[in-house]
Amino acid sequence: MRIPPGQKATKKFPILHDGEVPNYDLTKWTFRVYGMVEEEKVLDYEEFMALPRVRIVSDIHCVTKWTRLDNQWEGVSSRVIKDIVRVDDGAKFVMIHGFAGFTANLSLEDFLADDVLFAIKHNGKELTPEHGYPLRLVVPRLYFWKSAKWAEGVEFTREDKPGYWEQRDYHMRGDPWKEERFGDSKFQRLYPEDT
Ligand SMILES: Nc1nc2c(c(=O)[nH]1)N[C@H]1C(S)=C(S)[C@@H](COP(=O)(O)O)O[C@H]1N2
Ligand SMILES: [Mo]
Repeated sequence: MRIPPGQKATKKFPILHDGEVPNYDLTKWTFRVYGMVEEEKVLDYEEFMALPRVRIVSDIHCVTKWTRLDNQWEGVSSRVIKDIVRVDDGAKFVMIHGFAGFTANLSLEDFLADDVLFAIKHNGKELTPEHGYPLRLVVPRLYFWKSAKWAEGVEFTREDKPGYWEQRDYHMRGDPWKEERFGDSKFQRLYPEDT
């Protein structure tokens, strides 16, 4: 069974985010790997694009209840990013940083799962600006809000701090198979219409 509880498959690829779609000047674009590391590293666009790539086919599960099966992503494995620096033993979580201060928190274990990558292409084509060009995270085993678009860095941390959506009542982990949709708030949440 590939459709988690409460989800409905769609062939569409809805666009969902808060805020503006960035219009990057790639000559100024950087990706920063920092936090609990021996020495932080900042890669420019050319350096990032020269990293070894993988292709992974995975499913998207959005907390707004759509699932999109069989997406082919091409990009750089989270493990390659981790190996760019020397991570301290005490680091147990990461914060993904995106354009305009967007953040998404993950355990180090979820971040380093073998199907997690920083995607450059979707189904063979460069990402569109709305879907995260030039770089987005893809974390297939968690709800799609963790898959930060316009990714600009990874921060290794000791503690788990809530990211952008997690501060807005989404679950700290977000496992779709356990329906970890919302946090501990007592308020009943209403879903947007299914797409
Ligand atoms: N930078 C950024 N990334 C983001 C978001 C956002 O608001 N800002 N929203 C998340 C949410 S809630 C979802 S469902 C997915 C949607 O990705 P898509 O527009 O490519 O379908 O992006 C995630 N990544
Ligand atoms: Mo979402």
